[in-house]
Amino acid sequence: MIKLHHLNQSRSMRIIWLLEELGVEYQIVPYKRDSVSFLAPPELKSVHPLGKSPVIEEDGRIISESGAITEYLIEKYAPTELAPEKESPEYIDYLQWLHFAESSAILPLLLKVFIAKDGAPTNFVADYADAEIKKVMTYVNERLEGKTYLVEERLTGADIMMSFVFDVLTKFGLLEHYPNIAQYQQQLAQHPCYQKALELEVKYG
Ligand SMILES: N[C@@H](CCC(=O)N[C@@H](CS)C(=O)NCC(=O)O)C(=O)O
Repeated sequence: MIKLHHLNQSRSMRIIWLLEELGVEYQIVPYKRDSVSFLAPPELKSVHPLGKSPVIEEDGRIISESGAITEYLIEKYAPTELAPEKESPEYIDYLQWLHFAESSAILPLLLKVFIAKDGAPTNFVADYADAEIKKVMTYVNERLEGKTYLVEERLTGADIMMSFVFDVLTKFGLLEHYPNIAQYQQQLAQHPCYQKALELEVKYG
């Protein structure tokens, strides 16, 4: 059975949602963030040297990085249900959006999280983060014009990966500047498996 090492309020929410969509048997091993540092507890380092979440275990394999976990699980359990056909042009689009979530999209948002936590004025980083967020989110907002999903007008791993990015955007109250993203996020939140994942996130939060 797949074991998910889950940290509360983390990217692991993506993987719970995905596992629910796949309908496979899995077990959640919960961990709680430190209330002051907000870091993961040291026990997670015995699962993977970085001590971060999500991490899955299956058949003795340890897989970290939510993008890799998403690609691996979809390829194994739902290669055509939650991804375009490999030979189709949409597959490239799918890969691009799936990886965009943990690269171009998340970086400026993380900078904003850390700047807010630090509380000190910066020389240029705060302006850089704001400008990058605007650039990246305008790009996503334009992509979603007239669309319900990022790729092929159906739910894929790319949507599941991007959902966490929009959760962070929402926490900063920035969603209102991007009406297509706001509508898309509301629509994603209606998926029964997303709601189930949210319930579990609350249970282990
Ligand atoms: N790129 C990794 C990032 C993993 C990551 O940074 N996870 C955060 C939670 S969202 C974490 O475990 N933070 C706790 C810590 O660093 O102690 C992924 O996509 O899985």
